Amino acid sequence: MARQKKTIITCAVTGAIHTPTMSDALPYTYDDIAQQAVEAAEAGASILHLHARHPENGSPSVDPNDFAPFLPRIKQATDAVVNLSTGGSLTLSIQDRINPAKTFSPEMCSMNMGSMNFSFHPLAKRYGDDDWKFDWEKDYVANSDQNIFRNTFRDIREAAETLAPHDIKFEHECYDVGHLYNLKFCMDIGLFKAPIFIQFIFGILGGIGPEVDNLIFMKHTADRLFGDDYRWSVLGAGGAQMALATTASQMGGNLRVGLEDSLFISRGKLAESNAQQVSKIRRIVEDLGSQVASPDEAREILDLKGGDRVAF
Ligand code: KMH
Ligand code: ZN
Repeated sequence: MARQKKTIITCAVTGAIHTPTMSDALPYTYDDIAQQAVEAAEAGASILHLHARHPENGSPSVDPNDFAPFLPRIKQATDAVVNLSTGGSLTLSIQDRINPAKTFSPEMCSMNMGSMNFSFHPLAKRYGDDDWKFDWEKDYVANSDQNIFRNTFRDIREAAETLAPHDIKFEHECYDVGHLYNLKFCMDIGLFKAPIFIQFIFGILGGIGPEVDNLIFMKHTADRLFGDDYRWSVLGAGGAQMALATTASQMGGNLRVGLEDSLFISRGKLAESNAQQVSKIRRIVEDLGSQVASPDEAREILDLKGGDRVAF
């Protein structure tokens, strides 16, 4: 497929993996999510991938009422593309998970392309019983070894068909090579229209590992399956974040950073904010001779409906 001229930076601001104990920088109040999202956009992110949390204790939320307080503020302060998660809970149904996208009709939302183990339980060992800030955190992290992240073909169909009237571009989350074949099947039966946007995800426990060989394998497979019908981005979880993002940009792809995917700015050093991660990868991308895409350039590359057609 043709090499893209500019690199789209997505920033995933808070997610549902990390918990407040793990980093003081992880935003979970409405104010902090709004402020960090706006600052990430100012630093160069043209897409903001957003989850909500309960503001009183930082636990993940898929309740539209927990998105409503920050979405208009982000829209007023930036031109960035808003991308809402439909994977914000590892236990709730697909109907619950797509509610925010159904309610707010964003330009983009995630679409997870297969069922899988999805675990971060090894993180629990880093904290003593008395370290946790909130009651829910320890069990949430330690018990993630029994999570099945459910995204059956029927779930995917239901999400795609329910959201179809909203003309939302999906960020197809592919955690392993089989997910690309699931996506191809769904395209062939008409659930998604080109150009599709694939997020290649590496380093989630339950998915493919964060080696460059795997990125090349995923990319070759996508080239074979989708030809010119797809755009792509890379998300490396944890310590793989910056290196894989850099590699993706050098390969002509797009990239995703943010505290959802990694709490760190360099080896062993916590990031101070989402914007700090965006600034770092932007500097690397530009130092290596590429340019980052503006929100409108991202809209053109991904064929988005436009920021004036959202419902917030
Ligand atoms: N946390 C990422 C590895 C979603 O929000 O739908 C995947 C993700 C899923 O962002
Ligand atoms: Zn997410």
